[in-house]
Amino acid sequence: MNKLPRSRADKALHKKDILFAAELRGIKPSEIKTELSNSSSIINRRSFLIASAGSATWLAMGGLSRFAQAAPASPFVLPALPYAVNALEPVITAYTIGFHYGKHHKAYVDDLNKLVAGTEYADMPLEKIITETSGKADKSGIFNNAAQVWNHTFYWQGMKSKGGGEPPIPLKQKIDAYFGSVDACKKELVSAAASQFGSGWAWLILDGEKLKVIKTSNADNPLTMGKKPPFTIDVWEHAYYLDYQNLRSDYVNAVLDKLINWEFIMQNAD
Ligand code: MN3
Repeated sequence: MNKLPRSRADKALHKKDILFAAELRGIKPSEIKTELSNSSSIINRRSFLIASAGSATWLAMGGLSRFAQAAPASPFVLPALPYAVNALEPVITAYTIGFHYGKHHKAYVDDLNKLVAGTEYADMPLEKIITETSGKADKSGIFNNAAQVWNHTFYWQGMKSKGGGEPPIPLKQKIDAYFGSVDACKKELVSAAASQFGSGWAWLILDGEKLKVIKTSNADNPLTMGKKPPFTIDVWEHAYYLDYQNLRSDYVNAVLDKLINWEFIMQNAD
């Protein structure tokens, strides 16, 4: 991984953003400061406990698709990260996630709530807002924010601490059947991610029974094509630039090798 050395000012900012991201997860600022000054590991344990509670709730609700369908309409809420803010380090730093989850993802949720207030979309589930507003020029603001809320919530689930490695056998067999090998599938994902011009997403999608790799621009997602995605990777610059600068493929390769959550993908690949 190529990283620029961090200056003292960068480190201070880094700490500030960890605090900010932790605060979003329900930890009081006074508590965070005390924990950090006492021991840097306490915040990890505290965050881990919160993350574990979030994961349990998530699983109890049956994963993303059922969660999204069952979710109440607005006001939409920023879902908890399924792991601690620093759980994906060193591949994706807490610094990046502090901005990406705590500022970008949160802003999409906040802006969506403002845009749908008092409209016919206020009482719609998120997935229905996406399909109803897709392709309508006068609804692009609502579409972009709704799709970005969905895309990011889904993106976080596709990764985990100490992910990567080999997929479970049933998923491996399915990937082998459509791509020839897991490596070939990963190469297609890297190629889609690298060749997406500007902001967007690379996806593994189910097209009928078949697994395919596609890419989309900006907020667009496979739900608008009536397709279900088992996995996505965010290739907007905000997803990787703080950690990888211009090296988008290095970020994608590292996620696929070290963070990909094959179990989650398998749950969504049937
Ligand atoms: Mn993003």
